[in-house]
Amino acid sequence: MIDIKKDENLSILNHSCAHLLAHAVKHLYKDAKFWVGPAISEGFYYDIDLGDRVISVDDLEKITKEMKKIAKSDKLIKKIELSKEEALETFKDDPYKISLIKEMGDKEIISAYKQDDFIDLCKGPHVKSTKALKHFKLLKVSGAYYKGDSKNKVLQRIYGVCYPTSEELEEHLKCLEEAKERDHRKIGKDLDLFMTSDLVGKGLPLWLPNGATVRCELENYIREKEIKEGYHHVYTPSLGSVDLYKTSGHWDHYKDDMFPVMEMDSEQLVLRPMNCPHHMLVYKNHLHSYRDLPIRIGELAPDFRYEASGAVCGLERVRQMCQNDAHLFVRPDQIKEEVAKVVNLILAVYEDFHITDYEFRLSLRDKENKEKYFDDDEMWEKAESELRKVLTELNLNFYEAKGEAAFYGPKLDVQIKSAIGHDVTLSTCQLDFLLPERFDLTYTDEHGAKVRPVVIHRAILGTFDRFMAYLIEETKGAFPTWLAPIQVNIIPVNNEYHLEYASEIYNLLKDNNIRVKLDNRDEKLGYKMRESVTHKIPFALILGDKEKENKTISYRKYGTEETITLSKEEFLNFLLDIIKNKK
Ligand code: TSB
Ligand code: ZN
Repeated sequence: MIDIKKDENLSILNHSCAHLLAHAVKHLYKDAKFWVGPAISEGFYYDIDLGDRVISVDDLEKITKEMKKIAKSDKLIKKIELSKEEALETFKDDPYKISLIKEMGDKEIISAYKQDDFIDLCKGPHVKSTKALKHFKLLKVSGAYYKGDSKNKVLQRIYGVCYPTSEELEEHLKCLEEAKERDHRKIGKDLDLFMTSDLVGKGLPLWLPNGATVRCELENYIREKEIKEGYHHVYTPSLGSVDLYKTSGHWDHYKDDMFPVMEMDSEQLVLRPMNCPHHMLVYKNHLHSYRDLPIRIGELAPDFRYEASGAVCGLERVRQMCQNDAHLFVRPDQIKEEVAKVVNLILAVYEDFHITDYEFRLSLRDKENKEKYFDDDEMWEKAESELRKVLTELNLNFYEAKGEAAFYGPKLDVQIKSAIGHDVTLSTCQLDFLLPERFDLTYTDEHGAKVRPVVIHRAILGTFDRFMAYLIEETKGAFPTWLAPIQVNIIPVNNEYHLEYASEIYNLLKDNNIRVKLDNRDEKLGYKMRESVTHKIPFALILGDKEKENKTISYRKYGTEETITLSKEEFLNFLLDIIKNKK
C-alpha cells in the first residue's frame, strides 16, 4: 500500500481534499466547527464538531455528492495572509480555529486558504483548484477526542483518500479490500484460531484449539532457542503488591496503564503490567560474583495492561498478553556483547519465520514529559548514548523516535506494519540503569567491591498474542507445516474400501507426532478436498485403490494442483524433515 505521507504531491492532494471535505460539510451542516484536517499515511481526515450528530454511511454519501459538486465547479484555491486581528475576526465563529490562532503566539502573519465561500486556517501548500480533487473516496468515520485527550469532547473524524487519477484510486481501494481479507481478526475467525466475547471483556480474546496449537509450538520453539543461548526460565506470579511497583517506579510512571488495585486483608495487590520487578527479586535471591554474569532470566509471562477500549485490536493489542520476556543482568563491560546477542537472536528468529519487512527504531524519552519518564537527566543521557553507540557499532540501520522509550530506559524496537496499517512493535531490547538501582542489585567485582549490574529487558517474539496476529496476516492463515494446527488431512476415496488403509496411515503419522486428521465423513471426494483447502491444511492425502494396493500415499500440497505419489515411508521422512527444518 502506498504511504501517502511519504509522497509530497499526494500529501498536498490529500490535504487539499480534507479542505474540500470541510467545505462540503460546511454547506450541509451550517453549525459545524472544524478542528484539524491533515494528510496521513492512509490519505486524510478531518476532525469536525457537529454537536450531537453522529455521521452515518448515508451522511457520507451526501457529503461525497457535495464534494464532487464543488470539485467539478473548478474553484480556485487561493492563499490569503491575515494579521492576527484579521484572523481572529475571520474565524470568530469557530472556537477550535480561535484556539489554534491563540496557540500561534506572537505570529504576525497568519496564512489561510480560500476556495469560493469556504476559508480555512492553513500553512498549505495546496493544489491550484478544486478540479484536481475529483478522484477521492470517503472511507469511514469514527469518534476522536479533541486533541486526543479522553477528558475532551468526541469529534467526528471522517477519513478519506484522494488520487490524481481514477485508476490509482481504484488500485488503492483494491489494496484496502485485500488488507481486509488479510486482517487477522477475519482469518482468526474463519480458521477457528481465536474468538472474542463481550461477556468476557474487551481486549480479552480466547485462544481456540487451533490457535492454541500454533501458540504451543511457538512457545516450545522460543524456549528451546533461549535455553541454547544460556537462558534460565522461571515462573513467577501474575500479581504483585503495590509496594513492589512503588519500588520499581511503575507506580509513579506507569499507573495509568495498569488495572486498579485489589484490596485483600491487609494487602494491596495489582495485576502486573510487566515482569521486571519479579525478575529483579529472582536475581536478588542469591549473591553474585562478576564471574556469574551475565545471568539471563526468562519467562513466558502473562501481563495485564489497561489499553484504551478504542485501541484494543484482536490479538494485536490486548489487555491480557503473554510476553516472551527475559531480563539479562550484565556487567557494564558486557552491554555491547549482550545487546549484540539479542539482536542476533532476533535476526535468527526472523529468518526462521521469513520476516523481512521491518524497521529498527531507537526509542528515546521525551525530556518534557516528566510524568512518563524517570527524572534523572544524567542516567538518561548515559543510557541513550550507550545504546545508540552499541547499535551504531553493530552497523544496524535504525531511525530514532522521541517519546517512545520505557519509563526506565531507551529501547531498540522492531517495528512492523499490520495488514490494516497499524505500526506496532514486535521485538524489543531495552537498556536499563534504573531498576538495578531501585532494587539495590549488586555483584562483587574482582576486588571484592559491590557493584551495580545493568539490566537488559528483551522480548523476541514480543508477546505471543501480537506475534500470532502478525503470523496470521503474513501467512494469510496458511501456516508453515511445523506450525499448522492440522498438518495432514487424510481423505479416503471411498470409506467402504479405503478406510482401513487410511486408518493405518493415520496411526503411522500420529505415532510420529504429526498432527493428522482422518476425514471419514460420507461426503464426496471433491467436497472434502475443497474443504481441506479452505482450512489451509498443508497436506491432503488421497487414498484409493492404487495407494492401498501399493502401500503408497498420494498427496496434494496446499496451494498446488499437482498430486504426488510416494511410498508411505518416503512420505513420512519427507514430512518429518519439513517439520524439523521448518521448511
Ligand atoms: C521486554 N519490561 C519489558 C520486557 O522486559 C516490557 O514490558 N517491554 S514492552 O512494554 O515493550 O512490552 C514488550 C512487548 O510486548 C512489546 O514489544 C510488544 O511486542 C508487546 N506488547 C505490548 N503491549 C501489548 C499489547 N497490549 N498487546 C499485545 N502485545 C503487546
Ligand atoms: Zn522488563
